[in-house]
Amino acid sequence: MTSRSDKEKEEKILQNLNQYQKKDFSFSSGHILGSMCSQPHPIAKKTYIQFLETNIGDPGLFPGTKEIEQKFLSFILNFLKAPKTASGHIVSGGTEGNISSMWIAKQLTGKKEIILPESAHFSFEKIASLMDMKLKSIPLTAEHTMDVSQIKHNISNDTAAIIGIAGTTDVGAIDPIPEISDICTDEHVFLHVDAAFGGFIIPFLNQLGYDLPTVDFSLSGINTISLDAHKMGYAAIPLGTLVLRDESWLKEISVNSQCISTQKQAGILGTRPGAPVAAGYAVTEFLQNKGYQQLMQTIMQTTEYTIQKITNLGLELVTKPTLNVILVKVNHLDEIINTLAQYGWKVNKIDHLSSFRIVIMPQITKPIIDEFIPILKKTCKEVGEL
Ligand code: 0PR
Repeated sequence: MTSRSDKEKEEKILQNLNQYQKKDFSFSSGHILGSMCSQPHPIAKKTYIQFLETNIGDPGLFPGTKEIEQKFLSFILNFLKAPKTASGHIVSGGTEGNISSMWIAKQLTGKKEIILPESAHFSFEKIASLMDMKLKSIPLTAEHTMDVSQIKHNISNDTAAIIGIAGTTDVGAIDPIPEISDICTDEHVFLHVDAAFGGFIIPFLNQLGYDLPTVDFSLSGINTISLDAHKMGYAAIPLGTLVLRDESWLKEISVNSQCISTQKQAGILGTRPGAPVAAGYAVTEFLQNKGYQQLMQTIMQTTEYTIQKITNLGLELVTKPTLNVILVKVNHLDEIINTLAQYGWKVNKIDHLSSFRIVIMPQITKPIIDEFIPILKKTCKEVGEL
């Protein structure tokens, strides 16, 4: 039983924590405009709390949660058209997905060089440092995608893998994955697709008839794809997935485990939370394939709407968005970002393109954009941008 003094103590701590939380921006306010994460779907919040104490690092204790993990992975394997030999591995996000894939590539090939586009996420710098690998950057085309004509002559005897990106961090561009896949098939090189951002949107848009590059295992050159449910999957942090064409590759990143209920443990993490996995599964059950299609279509409509409103103000975009990432090119970058923050709105700085990033996530609706546009206009006038 909780004593009166414990109750008072609890209240005090919670009040104190609230003071800190008030300093945060929140997804639910709709005022975080530049992040690739979102407010979790309502069912994810409920499920997360229900599964708070689970640890899928020890599946013997939590066989039910382990089953949920398999069901969640099946949903993903299905929309990625993965073959029967394939398997999914839960990771904390895109960083761990990329690290795990490169760990596999290094183990399978014994080689150390990674060929990747200049737009690659900075997690590859961590990979180079952690695993003593070497990065070979390929320049981009005017569309901010990997210049595939530069790949072949960069392949060497030490090439461990080639990276294609489906939804780049800065502009949301999609590399020509089918062409890269063909090169990798011809040259027998391991291909990892970093679809941390695009993995939960591109397949659904293509199902709806959009003409985006294919990003799934129907391309025979692809070995692994990483995609994050905590980005476009509308799930809660941390939840990423690495999908492998061949389940046996998991052995390459497994070690013997003495004190848990399985003989081997795969991957980087040991103890890992079941709560985000259960929450992610609940979202996929709630939305199903059709719900994701509808969500992504609405997001693309809101993206179009936002582009119109921004360009109507007289501002320019860095490039025509392929996905739901909008880059606004400005001269007074820091002033605009800081002033918007003072007015309570957060956009992300993309320094090398002298622009700020807006990502249309599920909670960013047309009414939110209508609220934001006058603030953006006022800000741009104040700093002399307009
Ligand atoms: N690969 C790509 C293509 C990414 O864009 C990201 C993250 C990663 C890998 C790494 O993913 P994790 O951060 O989940 O390990 N891209 C976002 C970015 O840097 C991450 C992010 C998310 C940033 C939410 C801010 C934010 O509020 O923009």
